[in-house]
Amino acid sequence: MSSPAQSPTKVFHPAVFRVVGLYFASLVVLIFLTVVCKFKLYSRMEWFGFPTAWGWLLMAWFYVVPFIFGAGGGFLLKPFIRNFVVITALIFSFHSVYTFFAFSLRSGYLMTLEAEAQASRRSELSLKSLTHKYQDENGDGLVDRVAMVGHWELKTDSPGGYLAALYLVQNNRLVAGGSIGQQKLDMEAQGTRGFDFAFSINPVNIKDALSSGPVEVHLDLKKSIPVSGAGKSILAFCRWAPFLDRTGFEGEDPEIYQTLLSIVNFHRIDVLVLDPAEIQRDQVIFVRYINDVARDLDGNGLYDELLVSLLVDSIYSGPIYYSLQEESHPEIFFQNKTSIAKGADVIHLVIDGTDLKKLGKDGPYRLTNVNVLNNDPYCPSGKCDLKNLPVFTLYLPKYVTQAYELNKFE
Ligand SMILES: [Ca+2]
Ligand SMILES: [Ca+2]
Repeated sequence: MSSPAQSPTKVFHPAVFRVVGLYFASLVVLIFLTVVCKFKLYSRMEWFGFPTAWGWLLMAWFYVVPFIFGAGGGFLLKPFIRNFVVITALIFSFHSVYTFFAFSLRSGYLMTLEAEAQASRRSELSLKSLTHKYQDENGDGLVDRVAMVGHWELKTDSPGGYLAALYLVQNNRLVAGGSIGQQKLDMEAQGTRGFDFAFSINPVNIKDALSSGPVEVHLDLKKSIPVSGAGKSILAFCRWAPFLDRTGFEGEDPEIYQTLLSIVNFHRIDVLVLDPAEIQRDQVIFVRYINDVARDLDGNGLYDELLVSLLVDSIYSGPIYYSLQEESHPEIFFQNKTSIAKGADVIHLVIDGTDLKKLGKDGPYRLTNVNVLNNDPYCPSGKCDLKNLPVFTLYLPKYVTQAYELNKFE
């Protein structure tokens, strides 16, 4: 090597190739480590106690380390500048070639995606039928469910997974809670295929919209264009290209990961009109507690019962069962039965004096866990036969009575 016949025309030391080889060997080891560890490139990890990320390490290897190898090579091989330039230029040339190769592959893949998108956009969806029904499931005359059934047909040259969705719009704005439903239309081959659909929504969720007028039903068709296995490999390949925007370890690529392609929107394919007063409401709505009194029924000067009155607004009429507790004695349940009428009605919750005495203390009594049911909660046979429909339970707020002396009760 150190022959005196060394040619003066030789502008750099032949060992620069070894230095470049060493650089790429170190890069390959680094890449191998990132693959083996399966970390996301930009997720943080601990490395000998220091937080780091493969992505940053790779960036350093792509852009900074070549200069270190160049400097080291130049220093060892002399002359410094010439060998430094040759080593770094060689490294960056290889990087450029790799990047160009990866970029070409990626562009080719993007073109196939674009071709599929073009073909998908030519798909035609036709709505063959659509009807809606306002259903009263508990038989109280109020609508519990809006059911929507129909049939649509998709004609396409581009097989794959399509997604048809129905949603509600009012005054050109999406209605909150107005997603009716979506159906996956799997087209395994080119051609035309029909699909039945059945969706339902709870009108309570869109009560606000319905109270300000008609609500339009819209339909849109999208196609899901997932990244194929080959596509993922290409994107993974692009990860190691220094002059391309980095893709994630899983092959996420911002340009490609947007895989739901919008194909067509149908506006106002149906209109829902429903008087909010016809929408299901609670059977009984608590309005307020009125008062509490102690009553002497037989005129012997001692109270027989404590009576708490409350105002409700009801669309149910029939028997009701209630139970309650006093806060300091949760083991004691007071329960009884009464009835309720439709409209604004006053309910009296009655606690028998002998039951009240079990508390062993004077009032005020702090009444809690006040529940009202319309079916007897105790089933002798263990199996309840619900006689009163629709079934409901009403939970009332706490209530504090006046101060009573327990010895005034009998
Ligand atoms: Ca109903
Ligand atoms: Ca009495």
